[in-house]
Amino acid sequence: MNLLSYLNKELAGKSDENLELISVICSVADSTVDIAMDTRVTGLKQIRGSANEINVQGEEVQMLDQIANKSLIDSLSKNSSCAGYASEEIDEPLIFNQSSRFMVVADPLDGSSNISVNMPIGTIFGIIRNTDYGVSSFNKSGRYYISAGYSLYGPSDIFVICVNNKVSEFTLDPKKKEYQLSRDDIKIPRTGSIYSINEGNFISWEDNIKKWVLNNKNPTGSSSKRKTLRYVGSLVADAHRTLINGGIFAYPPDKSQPEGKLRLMYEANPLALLFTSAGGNAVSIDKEILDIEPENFHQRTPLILGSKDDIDDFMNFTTSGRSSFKETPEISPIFKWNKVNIAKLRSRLGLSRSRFGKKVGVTRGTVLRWESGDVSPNLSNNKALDSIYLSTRKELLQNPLDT
Ligand code: P6P
Repeated sequence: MNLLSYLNKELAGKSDENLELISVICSVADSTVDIAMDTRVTGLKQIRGSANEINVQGEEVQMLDQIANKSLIDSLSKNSSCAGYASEEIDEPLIFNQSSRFMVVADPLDGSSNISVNMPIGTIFGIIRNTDYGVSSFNKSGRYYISAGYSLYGPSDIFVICVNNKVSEFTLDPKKKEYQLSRDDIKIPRTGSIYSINEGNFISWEDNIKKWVLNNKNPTGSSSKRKTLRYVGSLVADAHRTLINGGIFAYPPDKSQPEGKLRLMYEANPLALLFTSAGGNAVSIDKEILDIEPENFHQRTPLILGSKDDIDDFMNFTTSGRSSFKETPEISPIFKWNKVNIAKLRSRLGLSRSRFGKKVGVTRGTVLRWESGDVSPNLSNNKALDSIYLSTRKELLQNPLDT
C-alpha cells in the first residue's frame, strides 16, 4: 500500500478537512523524496558543505539545510490547503494564503552536522489547523498539532507519519520514487534496553540527571536492568531507534543550555505527538511537551522521549525532591470556546442541550446561556470542552470544528 492509499483509508470520511490534510501531508512527503535524492549524492553534487551563512539560531547553515528548506517552501506554497510555513531556517513564518486550512512547521534538515560524514539525517514536521487565520496560529501548544511525522535518510529512506493518533512507517521505493507501507500502527515497547544521551555533557548536568545516567549503567533497584548507550547525534535517528526498539532518548538542560538545546515547535512537538500516539511519552523534565505553551516560535526545550516505563523511571529521578520545579501549572484551555463553536460542537455530536450538559458537567440551562452568549465557560468547563472535542476528534474529523 502506498502513502496516498493509506491516507485515503485512514482519513476515510471525505470531509474537506480530511482531503486537504491528505494533500498537505503528500506535499511534505513529495519534498522529502527530493531531499532524499539529494542526500544520496551530496559528495557528487558538492552540496555537503557549509552555505557560509548563519541562521536565526546563530548556527552555521549547511547547503543541504537551505536546499531542504527551499524544497518544502516550493512544494507547500503551491498547495492551496497550506496557509503558511515556519521552520528552523527562517526568522519569521511565511504566509502563503491566510484563509487556507493548515500551517506546516518543520526542521527541514535535522542533524546537518552529520551530512559530511554520511551519518543518518532527517526532516521533522508538524501540521497545525490555521485556527487564527494568520501567524498566531503557529504559537500554539502541541495539542493543536493535527498530524506530525519525520523522514529519516538512512540505509533506507523512510517516512513516519502520525494521523488520527496512529503511527505508521513507509519506505521509499527509489525506482518508483514512492513511499510504500513498511510498518503499520507502530506501538513503542513498554520499556527498552537502550538509553540515548550525549554523555559528553555529563559534567554540566544537574545531580538528578547524573544519578539517572549512572543508574542506567549500574542499576541499584532490584527491578531495573542495565541499559546500553547508543547515540547518533541526529535526533531523528535516535528517536526512530527508540520508537522501534523502545528505551529512552534524553536531551536534558545543562549549564551551557539551561533551556535545553532542541526546538519546541518543530522538533519536540511533532515527536511528542508521534510518541504519545504510539503509546510512549515525551516530557521536558517536569511536564508533558504537548502542554508547553510557546512564548516564541524558536524557543528551546529539554526533550526526553521514549517508552512509558523508562520515562516514568526518569521522572522518579528528576522530579523527586526537586524544589526548583514549580508545580505543573494548570493546563490552560486549548481552544477558545464561544457561543458559536460550542453550538457547533453540540450539534455535530448530535446531542440535546441536557445530554451535552451532562457530558460537560453542567446543567441544560448553562449550555443554553453559553449558546446565547450570556455567559462564557469557566476554566474547568473549558478543559472539559477541550477533552470532549479532542476525544471525539476522530468523528469530528469528518466534520471539522471551525474553532
Ligand atoms: P549534541 C543536531 O545538531 C541536533 O539538533 C539534533 O539532531 C541532535 O539530537 C542534537 O542536535 C545533538 O546535539 O549537542 O549532542 O551534538
